[in-house]
Amino acid sequence: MKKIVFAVLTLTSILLLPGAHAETRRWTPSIGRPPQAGDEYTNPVDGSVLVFIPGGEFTMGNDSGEADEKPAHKVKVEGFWIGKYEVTNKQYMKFMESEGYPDPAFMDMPEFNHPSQPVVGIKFLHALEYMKWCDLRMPTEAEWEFVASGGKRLEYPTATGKLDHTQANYLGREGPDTWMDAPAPVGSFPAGPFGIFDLAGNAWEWTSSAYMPYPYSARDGRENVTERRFRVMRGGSYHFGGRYLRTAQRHHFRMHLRLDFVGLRVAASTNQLR
Ligand SMILES: [Ca+2]
Repeated sequence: MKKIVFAVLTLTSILLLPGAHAETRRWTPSIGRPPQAGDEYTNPVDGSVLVFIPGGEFTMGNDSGEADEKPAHKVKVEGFWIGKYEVTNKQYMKFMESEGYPDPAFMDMPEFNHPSQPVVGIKFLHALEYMKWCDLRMPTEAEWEFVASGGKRLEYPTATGKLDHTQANYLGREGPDTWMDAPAPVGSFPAGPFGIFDLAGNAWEWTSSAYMPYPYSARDGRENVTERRFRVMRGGSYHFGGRYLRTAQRHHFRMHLRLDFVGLRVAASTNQLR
């Protein structure tokens, strides 16, 4: 009996390993066809794995949510790439070594500096420099929510669309989520919509969008990343309650703040990968 349990647990562990999907299709610009849904691309500079998300129209916001989530409205996004995982300390260290960039806040603390944990303590301006270094960008708030809603208006961006401590890292005290004081290594919980990990919880993620009222428009100045504005973060984090992990929930911070629960995720436009 013990052997059977061990075998099942081992198989489960293998199936849950990040990137253990048998059907993964690698895409490179030289492949000779446009990217398709689910294609994966590995950025040669920072090693980020990006997944292609076909564009479409979706309902952004939530009329039953908080005031800044209203009104729910239709937004169209073009096809784009998004990071399969949050950017890790290991990746950020490479950026620091390459560019002579200073350490993120908290990098000297053992609970925050494991190579496979998401980097935290990143200013928005640091995130911009990171993206410039690796020829990528942050997702817009609309792109982030498009992925998080999974095309089905999921309430939470988890594998099930529901939230519990088997699905995400948020104020965890038991079971798979005991990470109340620090982010878990990326990919520690089941993949969410489109096979993307840790959209719900773990590290909060900077988006490129300024915090402005809805309806969202990429052409009204909110995507001018050099302008000094509050910037939107999405997804909640290890140190916050479940309501912050909702798909439509918007949070915002000043661009120069370095907080131990804020990290980043990469994205790219279709014509950006060469
Ligand atoms: Ca996250």
